[in-house]
Amino acid sequence: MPAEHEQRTWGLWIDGGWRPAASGRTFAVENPKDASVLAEVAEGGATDIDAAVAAAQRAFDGWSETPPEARARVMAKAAEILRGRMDEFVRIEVDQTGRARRELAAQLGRLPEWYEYFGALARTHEDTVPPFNGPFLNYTRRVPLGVVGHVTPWNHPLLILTKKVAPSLAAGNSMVVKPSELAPLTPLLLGEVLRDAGLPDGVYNVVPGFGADAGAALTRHQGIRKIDLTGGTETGKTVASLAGRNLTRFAGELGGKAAMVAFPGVAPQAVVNAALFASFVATGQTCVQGSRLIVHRSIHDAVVEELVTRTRTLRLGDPQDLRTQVGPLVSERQRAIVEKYVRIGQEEGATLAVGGRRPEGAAYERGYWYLPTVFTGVRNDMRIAQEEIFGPVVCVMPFDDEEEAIALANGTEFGLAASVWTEDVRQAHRVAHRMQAGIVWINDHHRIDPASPWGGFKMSGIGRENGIAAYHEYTQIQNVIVNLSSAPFDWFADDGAMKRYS
Ligand code: TXE
Repeated sequence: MPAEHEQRTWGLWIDGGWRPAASGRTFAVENPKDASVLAEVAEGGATDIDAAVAAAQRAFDGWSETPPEARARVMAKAAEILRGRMDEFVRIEVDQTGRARRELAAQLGRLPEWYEYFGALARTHEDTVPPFNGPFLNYTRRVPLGVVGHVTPWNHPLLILTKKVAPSLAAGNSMVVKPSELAPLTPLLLGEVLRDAGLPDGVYNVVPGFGADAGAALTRHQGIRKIDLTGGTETGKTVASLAGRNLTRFAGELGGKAAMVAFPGVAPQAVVNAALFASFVATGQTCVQGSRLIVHRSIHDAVVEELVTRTRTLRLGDPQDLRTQVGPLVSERQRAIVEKYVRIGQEEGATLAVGGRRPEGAAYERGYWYLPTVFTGVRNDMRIAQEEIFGPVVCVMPFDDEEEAIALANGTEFGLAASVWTEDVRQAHRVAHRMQAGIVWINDHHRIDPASPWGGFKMSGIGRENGIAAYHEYTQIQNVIVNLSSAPFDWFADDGAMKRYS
């Protein structure tokens, strides 16, 4: 049988298999490079969410009681199968996001490691045995939460999902995923990988559909123990408040406005190498995008000159072509947001140094193309420096001393990531420690690993992905106290004192 995506109509993935939506409706997924329809996908709604949650509830007991080493074996097998199907996953991920193949081949190539890392964590994590006075053994167990819900975006569809799925599985949870309506294909296809790895039916379910419908139904569902969202900050507030009504746990990896801070002594070329990547990878559509380049005045002009020149040379083109460096934006809506902010930046008095328009040429007429854009002369109180644009736009700002650089970097409501560029090791750590950001890179940007905690301060979110922190966040603690004494259980002592609680 041809793979589902070759048939161009994809179902929901529930209880270990494909099925249509209860409503029978489908929606179109586009290829952003030319706005052609890539696939029709079943449009899930509240009824389908109910079915998926019920399947996950049925599967929970079996999976949560599966010993950690057996869970780890399934996860290792999933990693192996994913490696074997990598070309297919990369091709589909490129088609549905428009992101350059060179980026996604590198990104998806690492995802099997998440299953291996979290599988190993499930095997090795120990129950703690804190000291306790008297003849007692006191220990804690980490037990899974139950059925968890993942609401995921379109910019890194499989990476972001993997960051949530791997620790959920390792800890013994079952799950329902509501992927982005713009890029649901690889999350759906992952169902086949996990099934073939031996994951019991119903542990992993995917209901594609729209945020206000399937997403809200999942968020409100009383059978869900935790909702983990990656999306915009406004969506985060809505989802967190809906979840709060049921006291459902919430984790959110939300918006960002990451600063790259470059101190004197760093070669302008090194700053520009990094900025081209940090600002334009994923066509700027990432939550840790280096959207504010804060550069010491002594190197500012040299950095700007080289940045502008090299931004002009970035190769746009067919995202499936390995030579392509920058693909289109994901949707007409996302391009309209970028165009709006470029207008705002000009009205605010920033200087448009390069880009600021759509590329010309037949290849770019359809699809959601936009040129990499650099604004100089930006003040931190401008909207382009404060609000998440989520596109290929970088704002360059000069500074004179370390205090000013720190104030500029921290001067936003967001706090996801920052990078510090310096040759001075003391300055590197001193400044890193003062960054109000959950992730700080020194002489690097946007490096990610399954072992490194990932998440935001301030309005960038709640909770952590990756690392032991993520594993813990998919568990709840059960405390077990064992009375080792064989003395009679006496509630009242002879002298009448109440001793039981002492
Ligand atoms: O994201 P949404 P959108 C930011 C970025 C972007 C903006 C809007 O600034 O311009 O958000 O992008 C689901 N109940 N980020 O509209 O809406 C939705 O269906 C339940 C940053 O694409 O936040 C999708 O699955 N679910 C971000 C997911 O939430 C709801 C990545 C994210 O979509 C819902 C993406 C609701 N009421 C955008 N409304 C990052 N942190 O990387 C929406 N959804």
